[in-house]
Amino acid sequence: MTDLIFHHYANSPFSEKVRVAFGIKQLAWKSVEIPNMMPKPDLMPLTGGYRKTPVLQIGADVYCDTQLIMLEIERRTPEPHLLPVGQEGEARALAMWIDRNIFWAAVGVVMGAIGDKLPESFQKDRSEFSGRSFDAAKLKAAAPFAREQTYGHLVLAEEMLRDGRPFLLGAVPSLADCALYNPVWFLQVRMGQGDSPSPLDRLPKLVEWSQRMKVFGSGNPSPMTAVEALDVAKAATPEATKVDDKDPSGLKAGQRVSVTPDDTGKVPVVGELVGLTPNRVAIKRSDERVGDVVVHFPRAGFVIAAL
Ligand SMILES: N[C@@H](CCC(=O)N[C@@H](CS)C(=O)NCC(=O)O)C(=O)O
Repeated sequence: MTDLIFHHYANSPFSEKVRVAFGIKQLAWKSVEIPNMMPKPDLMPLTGGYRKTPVLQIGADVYCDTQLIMLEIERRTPEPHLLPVGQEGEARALAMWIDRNIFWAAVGVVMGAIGDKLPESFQKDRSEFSGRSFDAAKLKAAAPFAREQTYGHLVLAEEMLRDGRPFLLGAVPSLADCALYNPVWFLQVRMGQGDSPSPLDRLPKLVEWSQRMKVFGSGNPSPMTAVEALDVAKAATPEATKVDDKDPSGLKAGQRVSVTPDDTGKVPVVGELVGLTPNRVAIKRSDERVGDVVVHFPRAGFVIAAL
């Protein structure tokens, strides 16, 4: 079973990072719409607790975090390359800078503008998710600072485009462009009709670039229900993975471990270590609804603890 089953919701910016990659690669994929806050009862049997959006499922393999989701899509469909040959590290490092810095600054801008209009249940969920109380009045007061921070980072991308190149690393789009499209798209779709200033108002090259990115679309999605996705996992067998027995962590195959994001949504996922490389960690777990599944995470940004 090789269908790409993408668990996401329409206005999730990290999902848009992946959807635009589906567009660049012109991929067909199954679209499972998940809730934008907890509870997510049909996702938990697959992830074992990981609650962030999006998640990519391929059979009984579950890939968490867009850092790894993009690597997996690239591994399965290398062309057109999102990791330009010879510049793989640059593309991935730019994506990390964007995900960890620009995204959160842009969230500050958007929440400063619309935070007070969001339902209380969402505000409560995001307080739990981030570990910081979601206070709409404070977010509004901090919006000018968030705007300047967002601008201060985005202007670096604007400078990269100033020599006339169409994409961040040159003539063709890469992982870095998909990553940057996440916060830029988020600002564009959520910042209303000019009621609050946007950092993009002062970044014309970036706005032109975003129009080029938009043209790629999202590939070819077809809807799938959450129940169908769970049935796919139940009927499939996870792919084989390997544990590097010389990994400096000292972790060994078969050990019981937990894997937890180090930033937000810090819910540990527990299982048996079945995969470990410099880039990835994979754990096997079982759930009544899906049988055996392997959940894969990137190493950067995740804490692995032996239990
Ligand atoms: N590092 C994660 C970040 C994902 C993330 O923060 N996603 C947001 C939505 S765009 C989220 O999970 N929000 C809470 C939720 O959807 O429940 C990744 O690259 O996938």
